[in-house]
Amino acid sequence: MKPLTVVSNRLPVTVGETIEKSSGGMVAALEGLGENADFQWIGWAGGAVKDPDRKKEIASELKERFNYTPIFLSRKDADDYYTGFSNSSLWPLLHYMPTKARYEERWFDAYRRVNRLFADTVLEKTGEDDIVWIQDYHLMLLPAMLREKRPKMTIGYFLHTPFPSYEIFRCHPDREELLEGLLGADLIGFHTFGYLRHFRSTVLRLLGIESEFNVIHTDTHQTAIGVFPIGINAEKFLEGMKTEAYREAKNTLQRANTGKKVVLSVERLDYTKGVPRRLDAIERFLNETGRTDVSFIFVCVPSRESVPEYQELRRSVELKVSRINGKHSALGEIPVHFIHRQVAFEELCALYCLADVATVTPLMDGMNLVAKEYLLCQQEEPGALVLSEFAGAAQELNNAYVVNPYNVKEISNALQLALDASEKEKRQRLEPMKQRVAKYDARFWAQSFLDSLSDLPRETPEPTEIRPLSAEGLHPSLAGKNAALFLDYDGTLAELKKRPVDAAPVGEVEEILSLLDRQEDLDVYLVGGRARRDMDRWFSKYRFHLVAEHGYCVKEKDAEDWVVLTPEADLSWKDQILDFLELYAGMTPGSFLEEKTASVVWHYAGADPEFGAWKAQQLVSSLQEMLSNLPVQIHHGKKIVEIASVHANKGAAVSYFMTKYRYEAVLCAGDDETDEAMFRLSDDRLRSAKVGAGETAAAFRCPSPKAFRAFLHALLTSYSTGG
Ligand code: GDG
Repeated sequence: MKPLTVVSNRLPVTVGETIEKSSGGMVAALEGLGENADFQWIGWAGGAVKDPDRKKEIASELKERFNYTPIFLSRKDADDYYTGFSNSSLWPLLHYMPTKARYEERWFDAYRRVNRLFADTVLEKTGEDDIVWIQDYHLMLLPAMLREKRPKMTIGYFLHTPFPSYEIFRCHPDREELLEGLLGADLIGFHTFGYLRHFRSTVLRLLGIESEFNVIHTDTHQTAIGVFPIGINAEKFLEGMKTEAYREAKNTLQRANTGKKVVLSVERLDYTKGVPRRLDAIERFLNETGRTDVSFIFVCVPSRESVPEYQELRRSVELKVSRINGKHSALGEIPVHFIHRQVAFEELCALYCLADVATVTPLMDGMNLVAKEYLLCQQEEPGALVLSEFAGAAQELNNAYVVNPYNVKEISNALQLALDASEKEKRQRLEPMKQRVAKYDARFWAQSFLDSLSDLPRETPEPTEIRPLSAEGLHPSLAGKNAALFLDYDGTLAELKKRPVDAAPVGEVEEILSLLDRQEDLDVYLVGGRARRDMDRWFSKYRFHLVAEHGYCVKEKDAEDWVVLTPEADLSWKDQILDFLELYAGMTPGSFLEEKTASVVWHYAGADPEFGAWKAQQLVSSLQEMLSNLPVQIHHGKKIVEIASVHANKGAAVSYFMTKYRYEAVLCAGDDETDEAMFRLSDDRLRSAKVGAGETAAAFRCPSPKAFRAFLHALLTSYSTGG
């Protein structure tokens, strides 16, 4: 196995007078991967250590004992990056709570700065061949920062929270940069398919990048996405339940709750966990049933207490607990036991084991490990789990009493059902879930993520018969001959734009056109799908031959006027379809019609991407029926549907000029279906190149317009130097 580096916000240690290792699921999962694995961990040591000597001491102890590398943050960076951006801005949004999210520009500056600090440390501590696995929402920019410096590095990223729907994520002021940061990874893992689906649609809507089933192609590389539901450290709980401390805790608990049924809640005191509504449900349950035989134990671990929303939550929870206890307590009897601190691990195991019911009702939760831990610890009497449908865990644990956590009545009813269920029913529900939790544990999770990461194809496999386009390769077949280039414009020489008017030649595109213009010994044809007026407006200043409307009409370089190559073409069908197409344009906001002489185009790049694609499918199938006997071809291209005369054909135009000027060598290049007519010409003098991905009849391929321009640049330079 290649060396593995895990990077997370916090190292799994507590640094105080001494250094204690924490023992969460991640640690166990990763350490269990193999004794011999070359494994290191990079993360914040926590707090703000100022003294340089103390920093050195901590770093060397962490290195020696665990092979961990600490990152030290200043108080200000910790405040802005961690408390601010991560926990007050991202966390609420990722959990569908935009009204709790706050934004400060300086928080994002700190987030960027700290992600950069992590990147520098990772680059220093790893080699080209290492696998880097980044954890969670604190480090969303890190994948792209690493990719920029090490294009070939293997980078995995796992998001422990939900990924919300586009409608929520779009609220974030820095949304594009965050997504672009994530897309630096080779593999992004989510707990559920729902989160993955939201991520894909957000990338499509915010960055305009389409994804295949499980791969997102960016200009530079591809990012796979996958579902890896995290599991628990099962072994640790089973071991914990064998200890003396556990037995003692269990005895104490049993004595304190004799004759009672115990209902347990365990969580960090976080507004995503649904504690206030759960308390409302308990109040309702007590009001309705008047039961005095139930003890509700809340273990609420203090969390993020410097964030105002958490302080407010604490006040509201304390208020509710005292109101319920005020009303329903009797001498020696208190219904709600509110423990606002962390309990020891063995005590937690004892609580899990003894509780008759566990209530896990978050309003939103990436996975929720407590639910799984509770199930595993049912090693004696079977207990029952009341579980929120908004926890990622509900996808796997469908034998639980699944509730809507916003519905107080439903939680209260489920509580009654769970408390009164027969032993048989409880066992029937419990066993399959318990087996699942034991089998798909944290180690399984880590192993399956890392296996998927290692198995990713490193390069896009291209069919072997399509060769990469290279200037050195092509130069000999063109040099010294009567040669011509037939070049498509949109998507080939210039990047496709949402609005066709935005693709006017500027910058690099203009430079390459000028370079082409200076080639005395090469004839250059711009072979576009555009109307004559566009071609005239943008290209008449060059000495190019222009071919408009996919070959319907041409204007040679010294000519004054356009000539229609196929004047006999029947265009009467246009009138039949214009009204129909107008209707589609009207029904699809952001789309519009373009009428040319021999074709009509419906452009939908400005429409909602999913709605646009859906309407395009509908349009194409209706047109296929309407136009089946007419001399037209329907071309469903990149964000367009074009209905054109069959006589307008780039291949025919190329043939026409090859015959007319007796070229000895020709290169055709294009990016879409209409260019295939050129590529399909069978003529020994012709070389063909496809720009971009997808099936093609071309002999060569080039990944992008940018790369194609670089190819032309190299080709033309070797031309002018005679090289
Ligand atoms: C994030 C996501 C996702 C709790 N109280 C005590 C204690 N705990 C331990 C539990 C459990 C862990 O804390 C809590 O994990 P959760 O998964 O429930 O929740 P988050 O902390 O919000 O975790 C979550 C998770 O990441 C993993 O991807 O499932 O959705 O939000 O392991 O046992 N441990 C001890 N005493 C306590 O009082 N010893």
